Amino acid sequence: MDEMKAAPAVKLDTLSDVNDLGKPWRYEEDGLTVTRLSPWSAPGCHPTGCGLKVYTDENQKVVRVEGDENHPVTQGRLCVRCITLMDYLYNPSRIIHPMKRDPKDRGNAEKWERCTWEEALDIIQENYDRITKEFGRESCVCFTGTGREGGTFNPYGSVMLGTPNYCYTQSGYACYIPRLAASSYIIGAAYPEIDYACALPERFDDPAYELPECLIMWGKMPLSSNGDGLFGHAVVDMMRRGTRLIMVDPRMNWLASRADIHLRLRAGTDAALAMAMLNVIINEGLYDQQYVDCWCYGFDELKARVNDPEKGMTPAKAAEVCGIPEEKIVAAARMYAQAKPASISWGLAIDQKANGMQAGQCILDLMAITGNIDVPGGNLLGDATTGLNEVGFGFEKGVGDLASKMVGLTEYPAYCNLIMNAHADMMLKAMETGEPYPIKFGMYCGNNLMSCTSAEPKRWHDAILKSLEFCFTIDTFMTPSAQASCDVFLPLAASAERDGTTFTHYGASMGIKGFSQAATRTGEALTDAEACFKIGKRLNPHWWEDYETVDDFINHLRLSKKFDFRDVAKNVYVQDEVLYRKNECGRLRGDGKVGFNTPTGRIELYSTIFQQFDDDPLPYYEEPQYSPAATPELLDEYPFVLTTGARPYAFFHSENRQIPFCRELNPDPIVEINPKTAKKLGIANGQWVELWNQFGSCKQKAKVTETVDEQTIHAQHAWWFPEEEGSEPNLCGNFRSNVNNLVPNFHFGKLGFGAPFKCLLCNVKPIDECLDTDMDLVWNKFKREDQ
Ligand SMILES: Nc1nc2c(c(=O)[nH]1)N[C@H]1C(S)=C(S)[C@@H](COP(=O)(O)OP(=O)(O)OC[C@H]3O[C@@H](n4cnc5c(=O)[nH]c(N)nc54)[C@H](O)[C@@H]3O)O[C@H]1N2
Ligand SMILES: Nc1nc2c(c(=O)[nH]1)N[C@H]1C(S)=C(S)[C@@H](COP(=O)(O)OP(=O)(O)OC[C@H]3O[C@@H](n4cnc5c(=O)[nH]c(N)nc54)[C@H](O)[C@@H]3O)O[C@H]1N2
Ligand SMILES: [Mo]
Repeated sequence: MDEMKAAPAVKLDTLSDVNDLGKPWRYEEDGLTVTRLSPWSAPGCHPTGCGLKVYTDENQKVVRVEGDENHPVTQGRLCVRCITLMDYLYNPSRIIHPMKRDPKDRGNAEKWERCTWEEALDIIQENYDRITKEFGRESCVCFTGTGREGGTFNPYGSVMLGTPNYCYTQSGYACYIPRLAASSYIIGAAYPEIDYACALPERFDDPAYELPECLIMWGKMPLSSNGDGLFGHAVVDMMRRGTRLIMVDPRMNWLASRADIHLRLRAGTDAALAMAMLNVIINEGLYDQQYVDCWCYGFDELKARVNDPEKGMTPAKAAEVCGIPEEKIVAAARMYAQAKPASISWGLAIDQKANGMQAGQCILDLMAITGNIDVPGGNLLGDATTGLNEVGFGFEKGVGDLASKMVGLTEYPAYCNLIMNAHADMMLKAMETGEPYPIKFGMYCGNNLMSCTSAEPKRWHDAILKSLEFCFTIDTFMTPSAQASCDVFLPLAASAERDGTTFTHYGASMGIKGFSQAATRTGEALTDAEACFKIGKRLNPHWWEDYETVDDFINHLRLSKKFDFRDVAKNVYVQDEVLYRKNECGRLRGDGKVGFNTPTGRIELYSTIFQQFDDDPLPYYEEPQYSPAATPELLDEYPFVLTTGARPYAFFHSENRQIPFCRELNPDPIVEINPKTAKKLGIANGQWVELWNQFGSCKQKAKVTETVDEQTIHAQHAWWFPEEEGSEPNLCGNFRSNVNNLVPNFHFGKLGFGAPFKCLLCNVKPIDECLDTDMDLVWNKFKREDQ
């Protein structure tokens, strides 16, 4: 009975407050063992740490997966990727033992041989020692993807390989970091997320909370994405309680169809819309004068800018640029400014354009002048002690003076210094040219760049094969990138098999911390932390002397040595302490002074940091590089505006294509085309089409639908076909339906951020081929043995 007693959930920072979990982290039910998890990946997801109950039998095999009704935020709700976890864990194509292949056989799927971990480590070490001796540790690159548990913000580059070149390979780091940079420079804090009461014990009913009267979803669709840790269904929870919604999205979707106002702008024009909203709020006196006087710097300059005849933006001008009625822009600005409190969640669409930094700057200005920053129901900030979890871990120790050699640092310091990452496009150039120095040793960690992460994937493919003498990966499944370029494959543990942690919003603002202790284990698969520990101890043992066990390493890496993982993990999740208006009590600055952590101590509507970087300190609008307004001469050839990659429910990026249930939901790559456009071009619903522009082409299946307007085309991203031939040149059909063939590198903004993944031009035409997925083949290849 003792075991059944609820384990207390505690605030991690104080280890004091106790609330009731309902159940301990592990218990018995109907002859099965239930382990409660708060996992992150793999399969990939963004850090929400959804509550999961994993049922295992007497052989520790997972036999059932359910949502955990006691998780305060997810409350038993799960997405298809967690519900199908068994099909992921026990997928016949999953790789659960290390493998090796002779570098001369790269691209040949038949040439992999099973090996032991020791053998794999020997090969990695032999190559590392040889290559770094000749070319230095800076010749190593670690390719990373989005923030999965082992992803973006981990120590692989530092204490394992000791290289400054830790590289997220999406051009212009066009995900989250442009938003984070704008926030850091303007507010002096990490990306502020909407307050959905996730850390308050009584959630929406907590006395400390106020429900926002108005919520803007700006280029974000959290029901499918749960982007950056925002649990999407919380938005529905809030709407049910009366929150009104403004949706800024060129496409119609579930939330947009239920919004009070849907601003259906032309893709890529967000900064124009946001400036016009500032214009309305400022000129109509709808801002919070007292807040602006106390906490903002440069209001008069901002006012002058939005009213400037040349660089300013009236609602009428924005109406023309964005293609939305002027009255709607004015109505949205008034609705947001008059609501108290109000909040804005801004998504990936802001990052995926060269002018996105300015769009982000305007969105922050909107939050600031209406007094909605760090107030209940507004946009929350992390305090001075929180930051992107793990950025810079071990950097001093493992990289030290080599930091100055980081690829792209000289040209784009605002990018490289902020996130301690080599510049993506500069890395491509380095691999292509050998300048500033050769890149010879590679590792993938949470990245499948040829299918998903990178623009012009064939170019990355060729650069990697030309440049790297040795490359290895750690993953759950074979990917086209690994097939093409890796010499060693290490098997990765999946979510139910991990001792791991999840921090919402990457630990950057108030939320929930999740902890998981493995419910099961499969084959010889290891977690990222375990593999990092093993490889690090081998390659650079002197940096690892402090860690005798993996737990020592996790305690340092994830818990700053303040806690013991095994103790806190029993809590499954821990709600952070919530403190609003931290600017009033000195909790935002290292020196403890009131105000914000910026050079002026205020929110900088006029950014002194942008000025230092030689950029315009005030927001401005720039057309996407290729658009009906910027390049009208291209419209004959490429008449449509192309946006890509709106998140589907079934998949996380290039993952889950081998999970038959997920694939049933979305068997083929889908391109959305408006019925009138389709009619004009002779495209029938369900017909395959070719999509092309000046950079490349791909084939997808047309969905003729009103979700897009007549000028807009939306194409899914990250498509490959694991059921197909894996060897070169097919690589599981990797380049056939890959919309990134149409996306260029080297089209980022001034400070190095952003890329036009969501605002290009293209053309489309029907083709005769039928490339429909054979679902029987998918089921035959990938169904579990016990199915
Ligand atoms: N299921 C699933 N979830 C995911 C992912 C996944 O692959 N699958 N990926 C994760 C990752 S790494 C990220 S970054 C997040 C991203 O998640 P979100 O931030 O939600 O971004 P998207 O889903 O790419 O796009 C959101 C919306 O922006 C709209 N949009 C397109 N172009 C524009 C534009 O120019 N302006 C505006 N205002 N809107 C535009 C799209 O129509 C779409 O509805 O999702 C994460 N979550
Ligand atoms: N056209 C277009 N392209 C896009 C986007 C878009 O909107 N449009 N979105 C872009 C964005 S925002 C992003 S973030 C990138 C994402 O790009 P990536 O993050 O690189 O995503 P994937 O291609 O799915 O590759 C991730 C690989 O990591 C593995 N993996 C999953 N979890 C873990 C883990 O915990 N540890 C390790 N070691 N491996 C793991 C998966 O099995 C998979 O093979 O794609 C970008 N590409
Ligand atoms: Mo992302």
